[in-house]
Amino acid sequence: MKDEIRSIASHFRVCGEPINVTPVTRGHINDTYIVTVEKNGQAAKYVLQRINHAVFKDPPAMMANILRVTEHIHDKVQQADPALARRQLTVVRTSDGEGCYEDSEGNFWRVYNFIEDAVTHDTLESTDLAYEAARMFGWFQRMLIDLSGPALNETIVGFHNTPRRLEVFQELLKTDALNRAGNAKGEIDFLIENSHICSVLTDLADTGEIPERIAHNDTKINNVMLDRTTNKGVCVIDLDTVMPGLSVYDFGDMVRTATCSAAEDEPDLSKVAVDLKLFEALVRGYLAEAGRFLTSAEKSHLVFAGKLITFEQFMRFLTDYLAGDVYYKTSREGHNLDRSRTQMKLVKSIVEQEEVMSELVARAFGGDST
Ligand code: GN1
Ligand code: MG
Repeated sequence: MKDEIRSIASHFRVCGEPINVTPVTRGHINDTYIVTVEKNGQAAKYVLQRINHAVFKDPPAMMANILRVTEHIHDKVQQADPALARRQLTVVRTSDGEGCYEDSEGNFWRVYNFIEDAVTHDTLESTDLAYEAARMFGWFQRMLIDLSGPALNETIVGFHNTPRRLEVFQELLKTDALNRAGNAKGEIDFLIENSHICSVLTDLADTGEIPERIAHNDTKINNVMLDRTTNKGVCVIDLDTVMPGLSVYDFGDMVRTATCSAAEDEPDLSKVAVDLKLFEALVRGYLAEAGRFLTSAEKSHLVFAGKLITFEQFMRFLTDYLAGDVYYKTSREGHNLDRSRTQMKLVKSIVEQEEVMSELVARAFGGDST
């Protein structure tokens, strides 16, 4: 395997010969490796990934997006802070100058620079980190507000189309081919009882009340890198789903992943709840950047988006459980069911605290959230 990875790496414009390969187990979709290369005694690291083309059907179109986005951000940061520009995510092209390499088996591979002295966090406990991570996602949206040219490619069609995801779930439930629904009765009931929330944001987007922007669409808190020493934001990573979307979805996924210090698959549900202090820091960090462009309709749906995206993720995990664990990588039996339970508990916690959360948003806006 390692030899295969080394030979893949040699198709890219990396500075040297691959000497070491380390797999990275994080991430539910793509396969990731850290590759060290060496030339004249000088070592350099890169991130090599095999793109999951069952999920991303058109890897070259996805890489075209990522090239546009990373180059745009790099050029803007370069003017203000060249040292920070060097620490932005950068695509290392193939020897032929492409964004990804297709091997003889039809797998697509890509290489990024390795960002030194920066770390990611799967969960957060500190309000300072929550502020900074959310600020970075707000910053990312702001950086892309003036991206010119045609719309970005839709890398996964209907990615946050929650009503469509509900339909998929309902279809699977009808047949329950693997006979798993019986293990998830409480979750299925909760899903059906609350399914009316699925169409709220898509309806507002359809009428234009909430604008379509360029969104990251996967603002899991471990997709932002912070400086190892100062904790200051360095860059945003995992740009696979950067495409037209709603800014509030991005905020919603931050609520899902950064306001509770329990892991996404924590089996002890007593540990799963929204921490209001983390939430407040998240709002303030996000608004420090996004407050400059958000409309009042967007502002007034921030808390709702937290609930909806957590609900959507609950439904996605439950769907994958019923489908036989075909989408997310799993490492134990019932893993997707556990994940869905954690998300369900988080939705309940948001529902319980919705009013206070809205007040905190209003306060962060200086008393006006509408
Ligand atoms: C997937 O694998 P990762 O961490 O990049 C998924 C996200 C989910 C997340 C849940 C393309 O992200 O949408 O929110 O798992 N990415 C895709 O942890 O489906
Ligand atoms: Mg991802």
